[in-house]
Amino acid sequence: MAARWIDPERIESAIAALAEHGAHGETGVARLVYSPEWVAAQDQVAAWMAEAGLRVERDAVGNIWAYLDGRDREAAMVVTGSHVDSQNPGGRFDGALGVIAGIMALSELRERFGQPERTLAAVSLVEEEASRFPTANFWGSRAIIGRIAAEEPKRLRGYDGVTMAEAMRDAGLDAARIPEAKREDIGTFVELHIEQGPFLERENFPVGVVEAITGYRQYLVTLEGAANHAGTTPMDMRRDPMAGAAEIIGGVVDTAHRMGRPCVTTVGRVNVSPNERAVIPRQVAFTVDARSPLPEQREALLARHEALIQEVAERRDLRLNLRVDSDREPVRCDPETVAVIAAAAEAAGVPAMTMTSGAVHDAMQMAEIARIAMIFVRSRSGISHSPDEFTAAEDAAAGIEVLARALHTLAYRP
Ligand code: HGY
Ligand code: MN
Ligand code: MN
Repeated sequence: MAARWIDPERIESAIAALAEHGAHGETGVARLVYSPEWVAAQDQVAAWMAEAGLRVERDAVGNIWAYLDGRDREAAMVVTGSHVDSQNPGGRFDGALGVIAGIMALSELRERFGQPERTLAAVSLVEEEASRFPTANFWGSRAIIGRIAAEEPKRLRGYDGVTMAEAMRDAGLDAARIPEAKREDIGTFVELHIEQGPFLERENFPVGVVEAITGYRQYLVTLEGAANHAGTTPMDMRRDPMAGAAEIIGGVVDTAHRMGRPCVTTVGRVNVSPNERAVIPRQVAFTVDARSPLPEQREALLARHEALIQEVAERRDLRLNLRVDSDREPVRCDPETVAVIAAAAEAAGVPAMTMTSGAVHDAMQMAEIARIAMIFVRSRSGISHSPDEFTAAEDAAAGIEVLARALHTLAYRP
């Protein structure tokens, strides 16, 4: 195999260095948005950007931008990047690899080809995972497209009880200035990310070219009944939210299973109150995350889930609160940019397979204002959102070369 534009060892050491900020166990990362670890990671990223000879800027929400200024300052920018926050705990690669890839790609392009025609930018986005604030999803990219509601920073409260506005203040940012992060100068956004699924490994491709990103909806379901004694209350006299939750959880998972691929449904978080062995609970709250890249299948899946939730709550006489925390229809990548990436892979001698993303990504938000596309890199055993997440440095190097070559096509031709 020909030598890659980027030395895999450099990628490996950058991944390891970034993973020190928020290290969790041997290989995990817990880097929640605006935490001290997160601040340290963004500072590290900014230092790398400056070392690469790029012009560095921090915006009002905390995204960090690195520019390789183009000759034509009026032309819309070509941007690449991903997010620096993690699941709690997650792995070292989710988001982080895309941030590192952006910096390395721009640095390489600068050295090989000098100034581009259009400005190239690498961005380290503040937040994608909603792992600290349950409904913050895509905080950084939403600020860029102007989709953060004015009251959100004060309304959103993290699992730690801190509001978003307070968390931003702790990181030296003023939530009142979020609107200043909005941009209208992005023409194309290309995000490199680990696949997080099993398909590239199974089909034996190091790299994937993403054609579409799944749609999803995330709910918080809260069922309230009557707390009572576990020994003295006859089964037919109970208003038991746990019995309702069990029925709903089993039902939604089964529905997704029966509807078949590519739809998926997950219940990943449950809160029981009072959570005692001998007490019928008063309240059970749980999340439902339902997804499909097929618009009609997503609608059908969501309709079935909602009907089941209502029916069980009514039949069991439980008070129901059904909150939608995040909702996004599937997004198609821009066909021309997808073709540019496929051609870049061919030029780099990197076998690449076209595919759909089952994870959601900042690129979906950017699609509101720009042409978007994504490059995936193989995940070992398809594992992600786990400290066991791993991507080989050689695969990452192949993906970053494809990214750099695609950015070259997009930004250097007149
Ligand atoms: O849930 C997702 O797909 C994303 O990784 N946060
Ligand atoms: Mn991610
Ligand atoms: Mn993720």
